[in-house]
Amino acid sequence: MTLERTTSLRALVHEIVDDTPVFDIHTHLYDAAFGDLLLWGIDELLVYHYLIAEGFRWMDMPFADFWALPKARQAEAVWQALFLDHSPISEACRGVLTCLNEFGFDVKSRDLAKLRAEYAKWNTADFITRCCEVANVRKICMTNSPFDDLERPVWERGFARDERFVAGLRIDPLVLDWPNTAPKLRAWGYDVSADLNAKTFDGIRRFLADWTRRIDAQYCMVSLPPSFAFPDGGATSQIIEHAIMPHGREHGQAFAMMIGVNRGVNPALQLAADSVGATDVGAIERICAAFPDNKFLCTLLARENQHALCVAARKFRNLHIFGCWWFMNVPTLIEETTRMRLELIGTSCTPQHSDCRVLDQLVYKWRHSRTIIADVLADKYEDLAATGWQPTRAEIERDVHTLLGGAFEQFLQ
Ligand code: FIX
Ligand code: ZN
Repeated sequence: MTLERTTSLRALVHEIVDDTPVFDIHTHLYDAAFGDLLLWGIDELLVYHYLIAEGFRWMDMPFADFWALPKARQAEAVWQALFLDHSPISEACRGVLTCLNEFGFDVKSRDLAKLRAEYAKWNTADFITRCCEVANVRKICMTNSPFDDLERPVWERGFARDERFVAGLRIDPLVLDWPNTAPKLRAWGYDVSADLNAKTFDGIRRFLADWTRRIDAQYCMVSLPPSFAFPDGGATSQIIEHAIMPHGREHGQAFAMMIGVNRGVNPALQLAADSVGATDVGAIERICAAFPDNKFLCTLLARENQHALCVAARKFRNLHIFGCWWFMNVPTLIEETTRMRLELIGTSCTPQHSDCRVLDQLVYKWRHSRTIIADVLADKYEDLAATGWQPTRAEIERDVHTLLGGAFEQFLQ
């Protein structure tokens, strides 16, 4: 292959990856109907928990003093520590600048007041559309918890859905903390007890069915610690086996497991307090083997688990792996992980989700990931071309659509 041809193939892949709308399958964004739960704007960008954790590497004020500040002052402290006193090199810092730049705001002035003034010209509805356009996102999956006291009443009241936002049913307290969750379900009218018996499993299934219908959930999901074991006879394992699995089969609903988070290792950091640990991928293989008629989505937080997870996906077609979650969402690891996935399971995966907490972040998370996905993909097509197999534009478009949400939709069908 000539250099010219190599260059044009690479350019074509980048063009197609940029032009293909993505289905962002896991975020913490909300339909505008949820009001203040949908975060956007420069101050929200600056107080993203990724940046707060990084800010505390430099800021010497006591944690409690920081948390006592109003949001605008917190944002200023982070701006000072991470953008003015040092160069904003980390992925999360760079992300803020990518957003500002793509919106056409003046990045180089380093003038927070000016940036705030730019944002003040926007309203929520128009800004949602702007972010979806700039990020080229066609659909956003929210994280919806019936256990969230701010969120639950909105669902109970009902609202006209924005079709760009679809729901994911989040059930961490149910899976991880049954003793404290049973009384809540009872208070909501479900006949459950602290005992994990047949009646309790029935009640949990009714709860899951009601919420699946109410929010039209794409899948139900939980985050799990590195110590997750299956089967182990504990409450988590029993609830999965006797309530979530039958529920999933009855409703054709996939179960998403996000594994590897050690919650609250430094509680003073609040939302930024969580850390990472490697898990036993054998537990994922056992659950996929035990429930061949259930579908599983999985993303793992530890780098050292990614290879075994790819191998698990080769063994179990009821397992769909997705995303470079949280601490994995840095260029070095996105590149490595995406390359490994393509080499082990081709395009039968979803290389990335954004995990955005702030609407604007759609722009940077997808800009950064798209560039890496396109580069890795271009390498792979060049390898094919070297054998004489010339990928066509239509084939590349098909593959990119598959990677940016198509495979996920097909898996859930
Ligand atoms: O559990 C999750 O869904 C995590 O993604 C979040 O809890 C975490 O705080 C986060 O924002 C990671 O990106
Ligand atoms: Zn998340």
